[in-house]
Amino acid sequence: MAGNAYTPRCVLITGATGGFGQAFAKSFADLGCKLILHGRNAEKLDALAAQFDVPVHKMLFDITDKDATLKEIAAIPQDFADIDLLINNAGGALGLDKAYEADPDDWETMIEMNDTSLVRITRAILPGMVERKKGHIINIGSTAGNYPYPGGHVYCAVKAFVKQFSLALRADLAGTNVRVTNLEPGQAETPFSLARFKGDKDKADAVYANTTSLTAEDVAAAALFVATCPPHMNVNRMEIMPTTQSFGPLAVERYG
Ligand code: 8X3
Repeated sequence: MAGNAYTPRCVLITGATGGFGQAFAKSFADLGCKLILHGRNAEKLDALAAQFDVPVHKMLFDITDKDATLKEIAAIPQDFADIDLLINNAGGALGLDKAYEADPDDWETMIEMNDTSLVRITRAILPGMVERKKGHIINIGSTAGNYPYPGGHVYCAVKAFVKQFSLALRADLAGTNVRVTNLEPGQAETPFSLARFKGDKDKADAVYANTTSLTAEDVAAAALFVATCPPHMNVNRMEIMPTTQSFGPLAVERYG
């Protein structure tokens, strides 16, 4: 396998059966990495794993289930134990209603999916990276963590948490050779919107209609870039948007 001492060899991808996750798995399989693929749907996980000829270890659990998460991490086989790239990709948005109309259960689920589970898995994997003085955590943030938008409320907030957690990790990891990146994609055409709108295909399709969004492969190319940078280089944050996406003015309330 080509590369240098920092090139990842064993990659754990959470939410690997999702849009970004599948593209990450393919990119790092192409690089020759061993893969630990997490998902919560056995059929999808099996189908994904079957695509690769690198060694694959599958982990089937609901990311919000603490006991199952810790049990599966403890059961990672010795051959896959030297994880040197963790891609915290699992997560997502639920709903786009106004804050005062949104489902409060969706809010709690988003916090669990995007933040609680991410810190739990990070805390379980990080000591090994520090001990081996080799590792990289790529957290999948979002432009939503940088710019609020109507209906974004908790999704924007959970992604802002991921950004600040990533940066704070860097502070603690000084001198360990462990790298951390917050990768922040904007609009990308994946099943993200179908999940946000709970299976309403018309609403999901409308998000991507008549424009050019990022693809999962674009985001995977960015992940591959940050993971294979020269050893002395840490990309702290990488924010990516489709060229078609930009900024709007701040809203101003007008009377009458
Ligand atoms: C997804 C980007 O703009 O749909 O993380 O919130 S956006």
